[in-house]
Amino acid sequence: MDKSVVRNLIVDFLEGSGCNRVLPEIAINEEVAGMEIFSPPLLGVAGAADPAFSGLKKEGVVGDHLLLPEEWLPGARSVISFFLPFTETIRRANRADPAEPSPEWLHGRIEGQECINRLMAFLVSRLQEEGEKALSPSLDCRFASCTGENRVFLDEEGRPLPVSFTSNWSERHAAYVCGLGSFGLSKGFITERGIAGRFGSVITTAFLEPDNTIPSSVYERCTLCGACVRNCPVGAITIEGGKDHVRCAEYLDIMKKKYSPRYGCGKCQVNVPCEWGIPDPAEGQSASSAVDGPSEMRGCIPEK
Ligand code: B12
Ligand code: SF4
Ligand code: SF4
Repeated sequence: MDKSVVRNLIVDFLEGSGCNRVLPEIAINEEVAGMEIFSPPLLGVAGAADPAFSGLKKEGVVGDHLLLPEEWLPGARSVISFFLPFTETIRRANRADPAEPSPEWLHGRIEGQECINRLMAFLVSRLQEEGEKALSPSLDCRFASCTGENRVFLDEEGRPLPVSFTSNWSERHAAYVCGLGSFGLSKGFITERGIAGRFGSVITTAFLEPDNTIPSSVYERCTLCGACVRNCPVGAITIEGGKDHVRCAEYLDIMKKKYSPRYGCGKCQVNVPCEWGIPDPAEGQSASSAVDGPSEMRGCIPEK
């Protein structure tokens, strides 16, 4: 199987499975009934043994709790990461209200992720039909994530590791190694189709030709323009300090109380120069300089 076959499988699945549209019976309102959630995918492939994966185990990157492709699936040869950009309908709706998630965005967050889960299971089963082993870490029973206080990632003596807001398979870090782009100040991941969308991945014993070019810096595509800073309704992002996960997560909890069973926000992913593509460094504001960013980003700011 090669990458173009996987891409066609994804496109056909999105068109034919029905899950890429909001079913009228669960739609929040009539306007969103039948709405399309995702646009066509962007894909990247890395070799499962790419040393960049083991680099993610370093403290401060993800950490030792991250499982490598070989740990998820012994004999793994390839990792496929995909990005599904939200449709213009979802983005436009979320641009309209500067504070709260639109019904369209809420569906994108919840039903969009359900669609990605079904898509990953479908890709796994297609690879298995070809006699290969495959799995999606996000669907595996070993997958774990934590927000706030860590109670799931333990050291050898059973004590909680000093980590938070993390997981043992970060889709953005997988996308980074698979060459799909770089991180931004908002901590969202900027692909050539922008930042507003969601990721998924599959690990397999099948050999797919790797096509990953890893950026020379972690924040290569972010211009530090500050648009996400201005958009965040709770001031969770600053040029000097980067992104405050606690503030963001607390706001998402408030949105969950209001819109349960759905939630979301994503104001840092719309109405920003990186919404639809790689932002133009010339659009960076005067604050954009290598000395003004958070310390972890210094030296990573593109030339104006
Ligand atoms: C925990 C979590 C959260 C937490 C914390 C977010 C975070 N950045 O980790 C909370 C609850 C706050 C959250 C919020 C949201 N989330 Co969330 N979340 C996750 C989850 C489940 C795990 C994230 C994780 O593992 N983080 C690991 C840590 C280590 O990441 P990090 O600290 O950001 O990593 C930094 C370091 O590694 C550092 N670094 C330092 N040195 C080096 C060296 C190298 C080589 C590298 C690579 C990096 C590096 O750079 C990174 C960026 O600063 C993922 C799903 C998944 N399995 O991946 C979704 C995910 C990250 N969330 C997502 C989304 C969309 C959201 C929301 C917009 C909610 C919504 N839908 O409305 C908000 C806002 C996100 C934002 N501004 O970042 C998407 C991201 C899409 C995108 N374009 O980036 C994901 C990938 C889900 C998905 N399936 O698509 N989320
Ligand atoms: S809005 Fe500007 S500062 Fe924020 S992540 Fe995008 S490019 Fe970077
Ligand atoms: S950082 Fe969190 S609270 Fe702020 S705009 Fe992004 S998703 Fe919303």
